[in-house]
Formats: sequence, structure tokens, C-alpha cells
Amino acid sequence: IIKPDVAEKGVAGEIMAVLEATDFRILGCKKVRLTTEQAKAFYAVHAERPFYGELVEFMTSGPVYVMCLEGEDAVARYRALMGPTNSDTARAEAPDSLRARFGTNLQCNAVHGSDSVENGVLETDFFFSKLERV
Ligand code: FUP
Repeated sequence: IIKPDVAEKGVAGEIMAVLEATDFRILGCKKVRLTTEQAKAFYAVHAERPFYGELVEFMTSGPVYVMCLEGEDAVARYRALMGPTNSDTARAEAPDSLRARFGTNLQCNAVHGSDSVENGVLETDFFFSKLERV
């Protein structure tokens, strides 16, 4: 997911170019504005965390681009490409990462990525029908 902090900043194409240049295939892609219900459901795993409400508010604050990516060792490689959760940490530890380059801080960190293959299936099923993944 290209998150609301950057989705309308004109860098979505740049982020997708990085993905394609690093051997990810974009099987599905769309721009959506999540409702509160949708964002709550998507982040249900964090429901008990203190930042859940703010996270839902942030993720519904503007449009996002959701993508279904395919590639060799895709989850691990994409997590490395994203960098640490906090963009400030990312700038210190992984300056070439997407969160270092495009994000601002812990909440406004530019991109989301699934943390396991299992969650990748759940999360892409959340956004895409089979017809939309080609
Ligand atoms: P990540 O897997 O790197 O996206 O990080 P997490 O699953 O731990 O967190 C999900 C999202 O919640 C992060 F992208 C940013 C947000 N978050 C906060 O806003 N505050 C926190 O204290 C931790 C995470």
C-alpha cells in the first residue's frame, strides 16, 4: 500500500518504478479511499494496540494505492525494500529504503507491506478479486 501521506504527492509512479526495477511484478493495482470500517478490518490485528485509532484515522485521511505484488522471495525482499517501520530509523539504518526516501515518521511512513506470506494472501484477498490479479 502506498499510504495517504504520499499517495497524492506525485511519487506513486516513482515507487512503482522502484518495485518494477527490483523484479516485483504488479499483478493488481488500484487507487482507493478506505472507509473507517475497511481500515479497521484491514488492521484488525492491531485492534488492541494503543495506536490503532490513530492508524485507522491516518489510513482513511486520503486515497491510497493498493497493489498485489509477485516476485521471488517477495515478502522478505519487499520488507527489506520498505525498511524499518519508523522513517526516521529507516533514514539512519536503511537510507535507500522506501520509508527512508518517501516517509516522514513512525505513522507517516509512506508504505505498507505484508509481514508474512500468509498475511500477504489475506491482505491481497481483502482488496482484489481473482480477476483483478493478472
Ligand atoms: P510494519 O509491519 O513495519 O508496517 O509495522 P507494524 O505492523 O508494527 O505497524 C503497522 C503500522 O502501524 C506502521 F506502519 C505504523 C503504525 N504504527 C504507529 O502508528 N505507531 C506505533 O507505535 C507502531 C506502529
